[in-house]
Amino acid sequence: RGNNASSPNFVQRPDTLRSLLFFKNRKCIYVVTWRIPAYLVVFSLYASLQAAEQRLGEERAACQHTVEATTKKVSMVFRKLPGVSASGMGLRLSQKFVFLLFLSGLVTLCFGALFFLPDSVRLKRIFLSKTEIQPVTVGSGSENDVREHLKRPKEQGMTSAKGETGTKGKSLSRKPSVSHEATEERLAGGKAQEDLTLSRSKTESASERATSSDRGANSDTFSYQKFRGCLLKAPLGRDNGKPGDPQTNERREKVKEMMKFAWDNYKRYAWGKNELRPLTRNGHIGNIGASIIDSLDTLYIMGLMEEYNDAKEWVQTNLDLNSNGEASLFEVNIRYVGGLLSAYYLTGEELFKNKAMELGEKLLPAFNTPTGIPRGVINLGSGTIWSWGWASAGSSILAEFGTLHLEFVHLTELSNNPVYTEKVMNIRKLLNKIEKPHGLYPNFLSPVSGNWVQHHVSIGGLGDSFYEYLIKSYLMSDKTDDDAKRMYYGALEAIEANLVQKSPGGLTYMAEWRGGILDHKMGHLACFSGGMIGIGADDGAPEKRQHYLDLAAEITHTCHESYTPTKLGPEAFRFDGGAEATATRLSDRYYILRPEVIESYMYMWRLTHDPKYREWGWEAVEALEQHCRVESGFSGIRDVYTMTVSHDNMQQSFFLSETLKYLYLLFSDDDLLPLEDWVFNTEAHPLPIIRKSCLQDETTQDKTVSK
Ligand code: DMJ
Repeated sequence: RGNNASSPNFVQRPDTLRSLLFFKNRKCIYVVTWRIPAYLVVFSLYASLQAAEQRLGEERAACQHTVEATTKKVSMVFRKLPGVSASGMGLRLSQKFVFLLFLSGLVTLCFGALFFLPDSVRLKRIFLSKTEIQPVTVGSGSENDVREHLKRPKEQGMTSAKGETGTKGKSLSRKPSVSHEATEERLAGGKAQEDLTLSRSKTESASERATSSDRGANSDTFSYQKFRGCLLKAPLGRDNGKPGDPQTNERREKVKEMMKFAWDNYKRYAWGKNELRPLTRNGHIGNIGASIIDSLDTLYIMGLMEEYNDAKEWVQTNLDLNSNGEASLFEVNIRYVGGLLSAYYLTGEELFKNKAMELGEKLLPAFNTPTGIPRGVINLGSGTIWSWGWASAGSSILAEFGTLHLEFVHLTELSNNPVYTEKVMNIRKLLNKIEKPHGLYPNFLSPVSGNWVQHHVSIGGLGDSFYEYLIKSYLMSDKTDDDAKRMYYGALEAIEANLVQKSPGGLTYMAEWRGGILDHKMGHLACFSGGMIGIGADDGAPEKRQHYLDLAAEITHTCHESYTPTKLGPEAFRFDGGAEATATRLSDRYYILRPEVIESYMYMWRLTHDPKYREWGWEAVEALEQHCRVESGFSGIRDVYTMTVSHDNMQQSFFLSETLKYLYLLFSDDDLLPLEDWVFNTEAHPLPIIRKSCLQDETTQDKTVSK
């Protein structure tokens, strides 16, 4: 999760792949925003100088007489002084002055422009020494961290003070003054930093010593057959999850048709691009086929095999992971690593495993910070990392660095390389160590000091999937990861004590917390929490189990209430000033095909089999058909409160990976991807529960592969 479309930084950090993708037009932006205006300023300065010189010429002629007479007089006086020449005091002085003025203006402009230019490769070359732009060596520990520790305060200072994006190059290109905030941050974080450095150097792990060629990766040790033997049930169920009841089956078929329609249009108009723009019938930025990777498992479980094979072939021949692009660590992890891992576990195709591991390795430099808390953005080619410009004081985002655990543990499983697990365990160790206000986890953490940067807590954007990954880590470990369990229930307790509210109308909701003050707003993103609390109910303290299930149902109910009158829900809804689950701001009224409410319906259906969840899901299908289906795909809408909708022209990749998959599962039997065997990552990519003892047992045989 982590993407918060309702944040004021929506444009810079939208939920779509705009954040994930590769701003190759950066140079163009630089030309438009800086170089052209700079040329214009120089040109107009030059033009006004020309005009001034012309005027000067005229005045000069008029004054010539007077000046000549004066000069004569001055010369006569000067001649009387020994050793003094009168020539330097001639008529050209004004011209020289103007010329000098022009030159100094030009120089100032050039330097000014250079200093305030956005990042570009050229600037990096100018300002970064070779070692600084080289990809950092992989490892959770010391050497690089120390280097980063020494140099980051400057960078941090710049980002803190200006509140701007620091690409590494950009930040370092600025004047290296250590700002007040940076110093403070270092001081404040001194202890945490020390502790972490100590603890990491103690464990100087296998990863630290590993090089990229012998990083311990030995994929041969993972046996797909054995993995299948450790599943309790066949992944696709007895009959691919086909429900016995004809009406439900019809509904399921409808969802499958929607998937095919969305896919066919993507294929026709935006193949290889990240997302389809269904109104303009073209692709949305980026050529790394996000919709393809995100769709692989959905196509497979729906039995759309021709489409799945096209997708697989594209991965084989076109997925280019060597791109020098800049990417969000979080988005690449949940969509690409998650999507490829799922595809591998479902199909056994080595191709997907190899691509996932290749990509995983490319993400490792993101952890190369003093604390091991990764920065949000990484250049996959060079390994350069930096923080989001909009993130407070160069901080990392809870929902981003907290949403890596499931995928990284699986990367270790497949590669037999501990480095991935070490990276995410290190994050957890830090989170355990630092003080939490009222037991809550704020959304922004400094990767330099390891301290919270501000006290904003949210179960929606910026915080959400951190909590989700705690309980799912526990479940995915076959309920052996007690640390994750303790953290999850501890966090849930704090959430209940501080954030969970009841509206005057009786609706239960999760407010946001800003340094102790409640903002009575709930984001659409936060609606995943119904499902999350539901799947965690059974493992809570015995006296709390029913309570958690009730809480999950209440939240899901509240989110359903927000779906009106188009039967689609706004980006955020409020419970103040008389509002009850209603978006009171125009800017919160949009719906971008998000899955969270439907996700909770799916889990609540599996947990309770209350038919209302299938009915609510069907309402959503009808609403999607009525308001979001356009001639060439599905589109988000700008206002869920208007029946004559206006479309946003985006078919998000998560619509294919999540929204349609959860709907399909909702109308399927529970044995399609049974929860006893699978957890879904935050992009709805199913990952298998790891049954260590079974996997290590020599005698384990595949019982299900014939399916
Ligand atoms: C998805 O990319 C993921 O679910 C993420 O965790 C949150 N946002 C979108 C869907 O809304």
